[in-house]
Amino acid sequence: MRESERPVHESAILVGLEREGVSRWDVQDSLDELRQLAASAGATVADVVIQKLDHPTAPYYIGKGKAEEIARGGAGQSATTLIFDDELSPAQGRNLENLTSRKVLDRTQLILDIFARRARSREGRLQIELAQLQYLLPRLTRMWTHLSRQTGGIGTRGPGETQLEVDRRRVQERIARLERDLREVRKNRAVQREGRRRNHWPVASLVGYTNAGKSSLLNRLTGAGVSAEDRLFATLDPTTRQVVLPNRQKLLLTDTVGFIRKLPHTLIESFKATLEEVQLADLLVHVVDASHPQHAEQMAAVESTLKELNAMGKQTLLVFNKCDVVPHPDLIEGLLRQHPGSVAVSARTGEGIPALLEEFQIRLEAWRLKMRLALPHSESALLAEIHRVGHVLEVRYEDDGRTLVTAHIPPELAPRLAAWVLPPSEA
Ligand SMILES: Nc1nc2c(ncn2[C@@H]2O[C@H](COP(=O)(O)OP(=O)(O)OP(=O)(O)O)[C@@H](O)[C@H]2O)c(=O)[nH]1
Ligand SMILES: [Mg+2]
Repeated sequence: MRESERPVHESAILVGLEREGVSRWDVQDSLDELRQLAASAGATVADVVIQKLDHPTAPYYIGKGKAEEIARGGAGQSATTLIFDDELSPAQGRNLENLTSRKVLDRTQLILDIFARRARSREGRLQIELAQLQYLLPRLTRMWTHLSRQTGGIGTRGPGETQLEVDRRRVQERIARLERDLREVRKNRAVQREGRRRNHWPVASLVGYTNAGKSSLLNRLTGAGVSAEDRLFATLDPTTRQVVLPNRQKLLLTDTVGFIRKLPHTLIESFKATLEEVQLADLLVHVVDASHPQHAEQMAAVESTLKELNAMGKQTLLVFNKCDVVPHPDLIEGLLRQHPGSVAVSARTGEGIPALLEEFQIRLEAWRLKMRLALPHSESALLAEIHRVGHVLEVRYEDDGRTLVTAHIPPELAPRLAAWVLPPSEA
């Protein structure tokens, strides 16, 4: 076992809010997932506390009475740590630590911690450190009160505001440094990607909830040998492999980091480069664990993350995975009926894979629609859309202000481009 993966063995109380408009059922699901996250981070769960409250309170997130109750002890008396199911504000974290004399973590920190343990590549490590520092920066004062408690006593002066300022500057400098290093690493990735684009092969990106079976599917389709494990966030670094379809058409398939409900914003921000693979894909392959009781909520979470990545509206192929272990075959039938054009597979047994390959062929057939366009200046939004949902092969800026674009266009977009198609004499 690597040093960084050695379990920490902390005992934790999980805390969640049952808010207005959120059912107890949803809170329970979210806390079940938090329990899994805690386990991945090496903590055992001593107790779970749910409070019914319309809104989180500004000072404690939960109500003051509830916070005091936890401070007094109870079922989870032995617990050393409190883990909250939402991101806490710096003030909430500080107040809760002071009141309960326990270590206070939130869902964001837990996810960041797991990412930090899993990161292997240089880019992955840089990105996660950046996300952690960005989380830390507004919370530095709290870390300092922590320290002064440990070292404080008669005659020892707590670290003053000046020391805090020094530290804040150091963190900011480190952030700037990481951003610089990341830009360098990303240049290399851009070169690789450019090489792939020149081949004019369509690129598909596997997206989906963590643990849905994306890496297993990549392995099944390409023999990639990517690590697939029954734990959250097994994959952090993207892997791209070539798939040759039965009609001999080639396709590049990329596997990348999975999504989760309440994925921390700092994480999305700092992993944007890795997730660029998703933004630039010609086709999204949304892998769903059909055997999971919350697959519908997981699908919704993936969609909202895609929106945040500005990757909505892309051609998407829905793949219902793990069909070997769904409780009822009816379930799969219902899902396929509900989502026309979707496919059910098992990455484990290989069931449904021929149908998936066929669906790839059908989807890519449309990609043979190659258009040459001359866009006027005023259509820059349309050009951006072509970049987002199409596959641009060539762009040329003419002296007369027009932009000449050669691109594979998804069929849905074609009608809106009809007015700008280049006449054959110019093509
Ligand atoms: N029964 C069954 N299990 C599967 C199937 N596909 C994947 N699994 C299991 O599900 C777990 C997660 O699979 P991964 O391929 O690592 O999932 P992932 O989507 O890449 O997960 P992250 O990298 O964490 O986002 C592993 O234990 C796999 O063995 C399947 O079709 N059937
Ligand atoms: Mg994976």
